Amino acid sequence: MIGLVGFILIVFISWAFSESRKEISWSFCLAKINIIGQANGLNYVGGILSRKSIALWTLCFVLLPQLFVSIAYSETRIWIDSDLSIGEPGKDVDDGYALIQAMRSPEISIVGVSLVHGNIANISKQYQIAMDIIRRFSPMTFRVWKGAGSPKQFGTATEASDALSSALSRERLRILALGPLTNIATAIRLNPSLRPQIEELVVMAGRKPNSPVRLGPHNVILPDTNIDNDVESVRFILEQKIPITMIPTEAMRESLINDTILANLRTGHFAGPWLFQKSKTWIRLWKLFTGLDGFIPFDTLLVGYISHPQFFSCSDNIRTKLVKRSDDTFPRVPFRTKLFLEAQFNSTQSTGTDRYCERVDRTFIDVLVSRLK
Ligand SMILES: [Ca+2]
Repeated sequence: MIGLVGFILIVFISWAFSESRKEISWSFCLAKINIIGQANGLNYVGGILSRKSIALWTLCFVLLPQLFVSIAYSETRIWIDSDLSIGEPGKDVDDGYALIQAMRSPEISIVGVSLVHGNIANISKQYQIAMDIIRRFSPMTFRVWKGAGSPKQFGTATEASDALSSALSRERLRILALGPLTNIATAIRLNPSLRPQIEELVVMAGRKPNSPVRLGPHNVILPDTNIDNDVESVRFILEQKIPITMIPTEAMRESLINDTILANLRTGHFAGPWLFQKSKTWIRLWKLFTGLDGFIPFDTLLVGYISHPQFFSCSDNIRTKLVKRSDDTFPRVPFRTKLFLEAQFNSTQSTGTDRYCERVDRTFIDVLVSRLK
């Protein structure tokens, strides 16, 4: 946006002063303002008809304010890695919500979207869903890349890992990992020099040591599926010391989309009616599974973390570790152990580089709905 405004400015100034080398001065703007108050109609018209005057009027009252607004609300450039499955029978809808939310967030500029196994392994199906969402709700301002269809592809180049590497070679990026980390880990394994180009890796995962979150009347402890689905990629990312921000279930437990909110979405004029149709089965499954009144749109919290950081309460300078513990998550299997991604708050005096966001303001859902509706 800033680049576009700057380009227009240069064109206008070049055009206006192609006949004259007169310097631009703020006093010119002030003089023009004065003219509005003092000149009669004929002088006013006569004053703005020259090429130079038109350009400077534009510069003073249209383009400069836009430039200032652009600077004040500069977009954050992000890469989204997603296991998109909205609309697939019995599969999570949250990636679809998050993608549309990101498209609809003026605070965010999407550099690219890569697809990864997780909710569903069929990457071609995920691509179809992504194209459908873009066709319905967004001009094609970014590309979607097909990535790993299983954790076994960690270390094997895909369209997605190549595209992410290419993007990182051009600029530092914040990455939202809405699924397992296979694509991201592969990009860095194959191009280790790009590691410092990841400014922040935001993951929908993690918890405090021995602090499971029990959801709803059924006291369900959800598995950390983005970790469980590719532990080796997580281990590799941790070894790389990439700055990680964890948005855990703990932060999301009060961010619920219930029947009232779905009914509200249904009356919308943007994506609301489509999301309502795609979510009807999912909300029924969540009610049965957790006893809650609705479902948590997990991945939307990661987009919200970028667009509305003021809603998030986070702890900084922590360490992130994979720790083996007794598995307390659903479905419970006696004596089973597994690796958990945990936030280590006070292990030593030395500090880590990671962040753990343990709470999000309840009003987040209102903002989310207003953007999606
Ligand atoms: Ca996801």
